[in-house]
Amino acid sequence: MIETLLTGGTVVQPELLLQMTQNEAFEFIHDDTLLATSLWANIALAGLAILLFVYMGRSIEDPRAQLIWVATLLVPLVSISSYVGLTSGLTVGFLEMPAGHALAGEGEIFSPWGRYLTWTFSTPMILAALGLLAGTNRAKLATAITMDVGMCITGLAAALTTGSYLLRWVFYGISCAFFVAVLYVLLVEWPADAAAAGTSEIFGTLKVLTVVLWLGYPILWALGSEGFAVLDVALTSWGYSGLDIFAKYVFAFLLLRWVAANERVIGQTSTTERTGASPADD
Ligand code: RET
Repeated sequence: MIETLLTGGTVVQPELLLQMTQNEAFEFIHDDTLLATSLWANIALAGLAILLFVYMGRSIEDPRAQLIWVATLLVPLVSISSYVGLTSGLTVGFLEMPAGHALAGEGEIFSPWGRYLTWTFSTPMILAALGLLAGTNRAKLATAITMDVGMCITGLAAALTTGSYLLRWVFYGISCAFFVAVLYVLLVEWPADAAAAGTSEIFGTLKVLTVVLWLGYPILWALGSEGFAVLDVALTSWGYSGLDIFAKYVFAFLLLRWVAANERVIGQTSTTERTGASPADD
């Protein structure tokens, strides 16, 4: 697999094009206990969270509360799919870092690009649940979600850019700009909506949890093997797995517990939205 291709005088090595076999990737992951456990721990927790959340939501009847429940349940569902993809070697690659990167010239570096891809599906669910809890309108919900998708996709681009070290960080910067828009909605727009909807207390708790934990991701990216490489591959992976445990399962549990116990408050939010009496009107 390491044969070299000659294309018009340019030397191209196939392994630079994400072509290490899945089998080799699978072995690489499982030869490193720390790395493997960072992935398997999340598969186990996501599995438990799915069972627990199905049970917790079993008697929710209000349609808006049900929508929050489905969005919340999708978080561990996407997560388990994401981590099975990573663990199996399907959604990881090995990349040569460009000149300037701390690991340039050190051969192929493990890249769990599937993480960034699947955030595109899991983080909008978190935001949808939070937005519905705050009783926000469609414009703000769409803004938060599209900015968030932009953040994830450009984060993926940053991780996969190997042609230029500078452009890796340019993508990182663009992703941060999208993130600022998400933070603005979370910190400024939705607290006001939640106050009008009567969900301020729980929204406030979940907002702080979300903002603090989400800030950890770009910091970890910068310190991890894809950024300045202060942390090695396995520690970076545990960092994301640890953040995921709190940003997904603990967050979702707190949200669902509140929704199951306060269905009527959520129901009233939908009523005021329909009559146009709240800021939730679109
Ligand atoms: C990246 C790197 C580029 C800059 C920024 C990032 C932010 C990532 C975030 C991820 C949150 C993920 C969650 C996943 C749960 O399933 C892509 C790391 C700003 C905020 C909560």
